[in-house]
Amino acid sequence: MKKSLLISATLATALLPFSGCNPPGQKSAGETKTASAGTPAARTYVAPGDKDEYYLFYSGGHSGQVYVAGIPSMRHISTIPVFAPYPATGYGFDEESKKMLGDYSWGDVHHPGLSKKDGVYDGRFLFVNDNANNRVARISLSDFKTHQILGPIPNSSGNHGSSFVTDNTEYVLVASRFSVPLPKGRYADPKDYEKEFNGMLSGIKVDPQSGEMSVGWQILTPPFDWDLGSTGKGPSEGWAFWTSYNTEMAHETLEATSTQGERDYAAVVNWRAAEAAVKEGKATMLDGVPVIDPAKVPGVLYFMPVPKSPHGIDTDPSGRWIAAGGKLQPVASVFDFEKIMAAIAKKDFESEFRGVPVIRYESVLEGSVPVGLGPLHTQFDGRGNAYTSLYIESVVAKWKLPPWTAEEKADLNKVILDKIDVHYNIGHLVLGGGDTKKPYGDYLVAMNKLSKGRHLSVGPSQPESSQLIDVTGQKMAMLYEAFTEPEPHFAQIIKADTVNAIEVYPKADNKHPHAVWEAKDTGVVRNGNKVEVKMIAIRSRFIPDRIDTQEGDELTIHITNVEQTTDMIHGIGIIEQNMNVVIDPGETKTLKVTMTKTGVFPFYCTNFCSALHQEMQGYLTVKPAPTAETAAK
Ligand code: K7E
Ligand code: CUA
Repeated sequence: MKKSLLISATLATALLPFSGCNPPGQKSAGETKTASAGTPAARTYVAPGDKDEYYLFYSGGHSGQVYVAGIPSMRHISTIPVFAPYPATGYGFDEESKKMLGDYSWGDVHHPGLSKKDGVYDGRFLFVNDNANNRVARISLSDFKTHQILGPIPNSSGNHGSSFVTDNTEYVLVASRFSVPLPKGRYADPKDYEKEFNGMLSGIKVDPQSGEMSVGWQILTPPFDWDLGSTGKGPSEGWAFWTSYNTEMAHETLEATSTQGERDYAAVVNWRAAEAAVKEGKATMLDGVPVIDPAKVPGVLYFMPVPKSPHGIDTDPSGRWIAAGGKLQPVASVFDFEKIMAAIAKKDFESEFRGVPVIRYESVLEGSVPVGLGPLHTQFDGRGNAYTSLYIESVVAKWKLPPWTAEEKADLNKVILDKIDVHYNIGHLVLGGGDTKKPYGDYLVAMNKLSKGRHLSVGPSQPESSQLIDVTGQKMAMLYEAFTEPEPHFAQIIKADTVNAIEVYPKADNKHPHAVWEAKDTGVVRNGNKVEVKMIAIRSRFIPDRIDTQEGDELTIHITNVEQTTDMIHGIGIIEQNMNVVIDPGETKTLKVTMTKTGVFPFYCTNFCSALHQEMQGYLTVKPAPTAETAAK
């Protein structure tokens, strides 16, 4: 790769918030309110009692959670705890969710990915990545709860480039952001980065019935820092793409050294070939996972040059056009998948790197669309238009996908159709179904990194801003602005009627081995120092409502909410025991506490459930353990 020291310094400075060409000071606060005042309000208004048309699932970044809002109202509806405890739903307190969280109390969710069938959302699952602790989680859209956390994924560090779901949810595809010495746990000096460190691309297999995830296979890569990816569709179905922002293989002062190359690489992965290679025994086991060395298994991995520290790489609904945002270059690079296939067939390679062919850039580039400064991510409306977020400019640019006319090709400025200001420094943007074969094509949400001064002051830690934009017309129209806690990255929008959420857990489906439904089946059983309670919660009491223990006892409570009425939720909070579990109608949860303190510890229902909710309480007593003296009496 050619190296240029010239561009990096200036553009890297420009990447700092507000130093770009559209400083927020130049936009008056009232600017977005002027155009057709009243109309946007009417279009986003969802009257009390009415429901939104779409769900918006947006990642909560390092809060570790996923937020659910409605579109077009942008009202926050609920929070789905995934990688961090959440007392509001008792997540992380009961044994089942504690086990899922394992040793970690946080995660960093960037990219939610909905499950698909034939390339469109099927409304079953939402997969999310954890950039921090190398995990992937599966949320069921039947109860909007986290059902599985897989990981830390072996041989992979920094799970940023996920969760990209294949057309029929065969896989959730995952890439390592960081390279480390492998297998994990091995020490090597970062000075020997090029030689000792490796990156990894992984196929997380999804069981078609249960959705259960397992690590299917991995592809070993040079120590490039893989960034964002997308799966192919239509003609490119079976393929996946990821950008790298560090094909320079810098291991220190990345800001300067990893931005030197004129071009980095994208990984072009034939995941069906990877799957076949593993079946044919062409992989080597490493930390329990079949790992493919692409130098030894041709046809699985190719590198494709992409200009200038790229970030997002997105496949359009037709599956033919692949748009990459080069952060340090004011263009979106558009690649033609047909040409990529032709180049691979003809072995039209410009070089190879560690045994992996590098596709000839000029052969596959369709054009460089001058979208503006700091292009990051691209989404599609299904009508032949693309929308690219411009971080530095604080703008969304709408442009026309190929095929282009000769006139347009001669001057690609002509394919830029519209630009709209967003506030400020946009990261991802999301269009309904924008990563599927059939986008809805009406709403776009701009997920901005900064909200500086656009809300009531809440002190120095300010929320992020999300802006709802109507994309049905020639010109984009700003409709609404909502705020959220730090820090959303990507999101998914799905039609509400594609999702079939349950309202209660049917009693018949409760498989918990210690569930009880009637007072006569409840009780307290002591076995040595183990005290096991089967309890029911019902308006407005706990049965039993007295539990007697002794210091040092291990107390286990299996509590069943026997209600079968919508929204009739009970919780059990035990005073000064750091214990709080919430049980939905028809649900059973298990909680464990070791009795380290003596005394009387009232417990109470935490969810306001009836007029006599306050009366829903009981006592946990803990007697001092017998001493030699008391035991003798
Ligand atoms: Cu652009 Cu992690 Cu997808 Cu954030 S990433 S913006
Ligand atoms: Cu049960 Cu409040």
